[in-house]
Amino acid sequence: MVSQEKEDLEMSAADRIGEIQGRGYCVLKAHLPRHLIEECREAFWPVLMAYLEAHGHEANRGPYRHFLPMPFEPPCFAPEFFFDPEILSIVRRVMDDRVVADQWGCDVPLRGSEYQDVHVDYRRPLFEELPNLQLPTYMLAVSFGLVRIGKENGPIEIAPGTHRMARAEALQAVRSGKIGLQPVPLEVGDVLIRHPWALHRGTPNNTGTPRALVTVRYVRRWYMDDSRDANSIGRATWEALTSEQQCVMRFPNRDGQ
Ligand SMILES: O=C(O)CCC(=O)C(=O)O
Repeated sequence: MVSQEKEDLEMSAADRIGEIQGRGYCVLKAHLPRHLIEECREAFWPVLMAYLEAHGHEANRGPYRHFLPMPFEPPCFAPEFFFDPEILSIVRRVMDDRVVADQWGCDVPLRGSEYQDVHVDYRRPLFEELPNLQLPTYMLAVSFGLVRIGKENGPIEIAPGTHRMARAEALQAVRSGKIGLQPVPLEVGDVLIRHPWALHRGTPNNTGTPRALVTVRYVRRWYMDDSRDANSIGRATWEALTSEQQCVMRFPNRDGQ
């Protein structure tokens, strides 16, 4: 890479890190290859339809809103979704070089979904006795849409800066309108990196097409939390990864290899 290009990348990573630290999220525009996302969507759609057929009546994230684990079979899984150098560099610089990915899931509001209550994800504090202790970041969610996400199909809304505030104060600031919720529309290929403790909510999908937003969660290696379902990785997918990539993946291993 020529040094000007490297310098530009360095600048842009520094800006993105500043945004994550300051407002709790950043968006990398047109970042992931569209064809990989389109292939993922094509392969995932029958899986999603079968899931909705079986579980449509038991929405688990509010009315007409589902979370389900993503498959690890390509092309639903692509190494680029987990090991993109620029994303990993940002995630590692916000946390550390030993981060692992431990969740791979999809949030799907359908027609009929509503505004969620404003909330944070993974809200259990590290130290129960000090819930408002300000700590360095130990988890980040990296998300991208399998479809274009605009105001008609329910973009996530995030309240900037609230990951750094005491929870009650943050909720009060959002409820009073002192801090506004910002919708985050995403084109196919855009990537949202967010601190799960920035207050946010899902918004209604008013279209007939499921709004699929997939997420890889990265955590510091010592952090454990299995509050969301994850699928296991099959042998073929596992063996196609380099040993360096395997070190980043903390998921159940289907064949116990
Ligand atoms: O899917 C979304 O836009 C947000 C969903 C969410 O925050 C949740 O279900 O906890």
